[in-house]
Amino acid sequence: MAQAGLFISLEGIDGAGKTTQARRLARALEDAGRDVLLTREPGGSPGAEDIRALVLQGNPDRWSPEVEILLFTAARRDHMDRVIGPALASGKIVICDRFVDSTQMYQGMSRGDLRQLVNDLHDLMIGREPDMTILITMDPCTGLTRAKRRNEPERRFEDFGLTLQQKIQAGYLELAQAEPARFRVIDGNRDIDAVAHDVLAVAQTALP
Ligand code: T5A
Repeated sequence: MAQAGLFISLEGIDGAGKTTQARRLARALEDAGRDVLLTREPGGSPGAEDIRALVLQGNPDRWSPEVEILLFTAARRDHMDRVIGPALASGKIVICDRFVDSTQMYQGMSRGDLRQLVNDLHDLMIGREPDMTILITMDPCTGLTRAKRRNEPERRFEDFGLTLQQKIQAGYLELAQAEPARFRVIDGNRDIDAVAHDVLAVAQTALP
């Protein structure tokens, strides 16, 4: 697959402000004349959006972590094949609200350690990392309160509770330390404009 564009993912715990910041970043880059595709996971293509409903709705114990890994990876493959890959090949800047690091954290760490399985399946079926991953850190209590304010049925992972959010926040920071060339860490515990300023500044360092 040709990879002429730039692939940026945003990561963080539930309610960290990723969606808000992904939108702000996309708008700022478009205003600067860049060709941008804003997308999200799970979802981003019609087939992957169907899988999103399967994985995000219902009881927390609806799926085993192994089945979740397969479902999230299947959704990601469709998203890559139909949306992200073609956009990168045509030179676009792709901004993706969550990508494989979310699977590493939520499926790889929530119920035992399955991180190697996530990696192996990713290598086999996806084989592409973002060029830059912006990790927005957030106080887990604040993040969970914000996420729970959403009156939506998509709350399976919020329903795992605060302990999981704390574990995932720590896991993300470990990932960022292990891959400093790809990750940029931004403190999300500030007002939206201050966070957006820093997100744009780090993204600009990666622009072609
Ligand atoms: N998941 C996902 C997996 O388990 N495995 C995977 O492989 C993938 C890809 C849904 C769930 O799926 C799981 C993880 C998730 O639990 P999602 O749709 O991205 O993924 O869900 P959330 O992360 O829960 O999305 P949220 O919308 O709750 O969080 P965001 O995007 O981090 O936060 P955002 O921007 O929507 O903001 C939430 C609220 O806070 C306000 C916003 O206005 C909004 O009301 N806000 C701020 N308020 C004050 N100050 C700031 N700086 C603020 N920033 C935002």
